[in-house]
Amino acid sequence: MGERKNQNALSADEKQRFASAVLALKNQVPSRMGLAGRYDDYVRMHLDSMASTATQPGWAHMGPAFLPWYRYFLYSFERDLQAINAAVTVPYWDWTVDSSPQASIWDPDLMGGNGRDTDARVMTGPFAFDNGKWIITVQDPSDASPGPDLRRRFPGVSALPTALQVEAALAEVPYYVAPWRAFDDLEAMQDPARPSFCNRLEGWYGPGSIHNRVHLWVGGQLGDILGTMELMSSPNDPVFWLHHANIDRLWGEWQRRHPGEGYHPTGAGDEIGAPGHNLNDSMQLWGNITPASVLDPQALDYRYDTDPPRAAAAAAAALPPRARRPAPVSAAHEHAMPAAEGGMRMAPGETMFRLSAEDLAELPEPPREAPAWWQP
Ligand SMILES: [Cu+2]
Repeated sequence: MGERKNQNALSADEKQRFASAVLALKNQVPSRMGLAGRYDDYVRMHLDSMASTATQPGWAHMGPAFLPWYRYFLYSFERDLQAINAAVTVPYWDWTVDSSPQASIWDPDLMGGNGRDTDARVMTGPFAFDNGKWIITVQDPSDASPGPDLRRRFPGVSALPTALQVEAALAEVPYYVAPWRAFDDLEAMQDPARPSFCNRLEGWYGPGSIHNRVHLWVGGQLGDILGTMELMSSPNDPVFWLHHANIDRLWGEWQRRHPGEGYHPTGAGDEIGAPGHNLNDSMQLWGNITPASVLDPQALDYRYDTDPPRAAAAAAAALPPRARRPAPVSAAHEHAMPAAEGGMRMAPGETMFRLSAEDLAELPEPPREAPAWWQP
């Protein structure tokens, strides 16, 4: 069973193995979608997931499938890395602890640092454009200043989510409520679905704007240049995976704390959400993967270093292999959605990630330029 570790606890070897596997996935493993490399398939899948109308959430965001969609997305990505090096797992970034622009995650041996003053280009680490191994090819069509380079301009908002905000989100029940999407009015982004854990963790209501805020903090903005993490092509910044691993870890924590709280909508009775968002729906782009099939991380054969040991884990390990629940197979998951079918409607340069109304009202944000205390 693969163990996902806190990035701040990785050895030098583990950091190097992870970065090397990511670079190999980008540059050496062939794409299955006609792109430059296998890594780019994930950027493309993420873009495709944004297909949306004014009345329905996309496949992966602004709806209940947010957490299961990303659980499988991470799982599939990790399996691809493990095909390169079986010892690799995706580390997680606990941004409530490693919350400073000087944290070691930004050192040259892992994610590399902030972007430079002139154009937000990341200049250090394995993914720095000038090293020649990280050329961005799948672009966000709404990006006003597309470029081949990884860009960051943190801190793009005043602070990362705090431990208190995360604790408050972990106390939130149920999983989701009607109308089974982030907002009653998705287009106007009004009347968020509350109270509900998934919507709060994604960041559409409640103090913290948790998942969204991290994208905004890392990406930042410089004139009309948006940092990579603010774009619909945000998996182009490898820190995306470390962020989403932490989100997935927190979902597991919530599942343990609330054993009586199941996934909603069930798809039965009056619990009918958008296609792909009900308990037993196929999640786009993966025909055979449903939210129900990824509820138990143990069935996917991974754990986090913060998970308590589970008696059930030992019992399952004692069974003969064929009696274990099979991990879902990522068979036909590469049917790309034609870009012409649409996507989130955004003005050029506008980010898909927003702070919640509570954060905007209670915590006025500073101007989007870096504050004076931050000297790259
Ligand atoms: Cu995200």
